[in-house]
Amino acid sequence: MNREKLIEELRAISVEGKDVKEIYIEISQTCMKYITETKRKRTVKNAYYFSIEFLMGRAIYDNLLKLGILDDVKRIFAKKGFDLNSLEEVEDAALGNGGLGRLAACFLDSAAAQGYPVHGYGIRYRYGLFRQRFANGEQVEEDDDWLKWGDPWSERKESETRLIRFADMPPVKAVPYDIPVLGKTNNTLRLFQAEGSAEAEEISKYLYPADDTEEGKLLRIRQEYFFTAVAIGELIDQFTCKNGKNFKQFSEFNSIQLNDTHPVFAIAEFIRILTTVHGVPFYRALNYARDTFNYTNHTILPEALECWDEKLIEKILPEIAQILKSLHVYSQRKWRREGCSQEEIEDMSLLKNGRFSMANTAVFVAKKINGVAEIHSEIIKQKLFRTAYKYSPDKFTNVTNGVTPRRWLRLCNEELAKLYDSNLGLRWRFDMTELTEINTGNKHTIEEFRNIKTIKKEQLARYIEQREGIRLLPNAIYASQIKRLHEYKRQLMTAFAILYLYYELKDGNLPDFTPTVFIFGAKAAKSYRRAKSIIKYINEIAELVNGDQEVNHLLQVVFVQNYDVSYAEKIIPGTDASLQVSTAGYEASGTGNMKFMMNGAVTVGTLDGANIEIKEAAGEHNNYIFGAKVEEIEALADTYNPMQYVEQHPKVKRVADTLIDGTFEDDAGGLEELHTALFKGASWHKPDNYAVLFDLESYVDALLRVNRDYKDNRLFAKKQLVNATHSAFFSSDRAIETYAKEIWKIVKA
Ligand code: 26Q
Repeated sequence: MNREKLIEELRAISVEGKDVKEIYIEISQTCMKYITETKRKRTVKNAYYFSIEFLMGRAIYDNLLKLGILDDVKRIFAKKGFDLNSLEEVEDAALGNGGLGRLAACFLDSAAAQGYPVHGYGIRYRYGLFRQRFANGEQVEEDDDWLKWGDPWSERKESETRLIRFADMPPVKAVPYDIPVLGKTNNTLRLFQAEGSAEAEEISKYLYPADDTEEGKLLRIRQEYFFTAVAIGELIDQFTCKNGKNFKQFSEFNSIQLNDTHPVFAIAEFIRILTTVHGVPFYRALNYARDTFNYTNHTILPEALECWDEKLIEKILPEIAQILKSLHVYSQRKWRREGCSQEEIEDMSLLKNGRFSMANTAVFVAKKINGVAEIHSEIIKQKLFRTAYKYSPDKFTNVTNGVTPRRWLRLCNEELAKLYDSNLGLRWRFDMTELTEINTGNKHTIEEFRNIKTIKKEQLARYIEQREGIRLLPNAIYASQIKRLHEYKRQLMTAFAILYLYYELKDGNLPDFTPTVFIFGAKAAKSYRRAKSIIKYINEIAELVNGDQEVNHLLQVVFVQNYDVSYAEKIIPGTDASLQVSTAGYEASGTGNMKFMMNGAVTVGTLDGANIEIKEAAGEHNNYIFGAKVEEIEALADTYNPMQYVEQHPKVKRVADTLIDGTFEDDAGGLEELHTALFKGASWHKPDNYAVLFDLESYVDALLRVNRDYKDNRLFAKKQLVNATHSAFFSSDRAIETYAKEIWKIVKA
């Protein structure tokens, strides 16, 4: 790339009479002219990341950073009277729900940054994750029309369109859109758009349509098959062009990572093409698949483990159903031969009660299977896939997640990055382990860090005031819980903790309380009623607390609307305490926890997911660990009765009672339903299934420890700084390096 010429061309852009969108498109398109994909060497192995979600966020600042021209462009446009920060109006590309989709984005970033040939395959949804606003404290969803900003960072490749066939409709066109991923090598994220008819367009219209109706399920299956089938078709054609039908070599040039089970149809499609188009015998095709595919598990929640009705798949993909069945029969025979018991065979079965288990299929075929944090990988070995682990222990491995330090440090916290530069020079940018060389005992450094934290908190306060019209308390502890709304993540427990503190303050039991602001950001799935009730409840609590003259100088609650990647980039650097309070055993890893750590927040968290590794890296005394451990949670199943528990813990009872005692308006009965779920159980859940009441007092205690420690400003800032400087392990550069070496066996370009 010719940097000078690019800058010259950017300098020539006139802003006169143009709106933000026009300027955005012009800058982006100009850059795109100078970006070329690093030529793919067909002689080396490439890896492909198959994911039904890519939560990329805003591209412009990130790309300018990677082109090495961000500061120049800021300066050039400032001179023209255009503040580059205005581009913050540009909405995120939100083609993902949460953790799994954002991880995919961080991984592509880290692969390119280090020069690994890794490319993404996914779906170009017409509408991304819904936009959220609150009306009377309740979530309202609106279509995310992200294309209204144009899509200057992708290139439509019409000529590479392929056809995908379903039995019950005319062939669907899959049109690729290529998005460059910049770094040491420029890789590609290729997203497919479904075209050809109104019916075809439905396939790529929405991210995750409801899957609780027959129609919804069919659409979901179509999405999964749609993008994986095009990708597999492409990869096989590219391979045969070069190597003919010597498929034994396929895995010498290609490794495929299945991001959870959503792309598992890729396995069946691969075998289908090899057997039916190229005449490869089934068992050989299976062996080639085994050398090619790897599977990452991201969740152990039973309701999130995909099982598809055999009948449904037969209806729209009869050949694929046939192959999945053959895999089932083949696996049964193999296990019997190997002497597995009937019970074990049942446990690993690919077809159960007329439904295909996508996870068991992935486990049976994949070469490597990984969890996303140490504890999670242990849980999948000991529980979820214990039988498969017993027979094939070598297949299983762990790769703890990571997050990209480009977006989650340099871009969102350039002040902290500059502090590192001035202490260490630029080396840390390529090797974050260098950060441990910063002397965290040095008074001056701690003071500098504290100033930066203050600046980031002020910036955040301004931003929230502008977006939500709420003025945050200055000089307060900022404690944030930002993540998808789910019962296991226990936003409800934070709500209870706030009310607990509120009543303690009212009763005069907390004389030295440091003012604290609780910041929430979360979207609840459209059809997840209980999650929506929790949003409503927190908004009710916010109204009560923020409106109470007696305490509102000490306690404040803000639930921001439409939490997304760009909002996270503001909240994370401006946070003192990161709330990571999932029920032990449920959060596979968490990645928000890592972003907070990297920006110098202490973790108030349970021993779950990557919190455990964060605590180990930064030291237990620099974090606030509380709550029941996995074994203790498991033991509760037999002994714990919430009704009895609250009788012995009256302060817990008092806050739980607010769900039903008229403290808050509950016209729709959502709060009462939460109460029922806690004390009587609901659907397949036992009472207080996520131990919200059980862990509450230990949570409040942890929050009060933060509250006390914060009084010694310097000591607290030091804890935060130690977290930040020990976060190298949680860079996705490390995670990608591990995938590259241990799973994909690829080398840097
Ligand atoms: C399941 C069945 C039918 C339709 C959809 C689904 C479905 C959809 C989304 C199942 C799972 C997901 C998303 C899971 C996810 O985001 N998991 C998160 O992955 C992160 C990256 O590894 C982890 O850090 C989080 O702990 C984990 O919750």
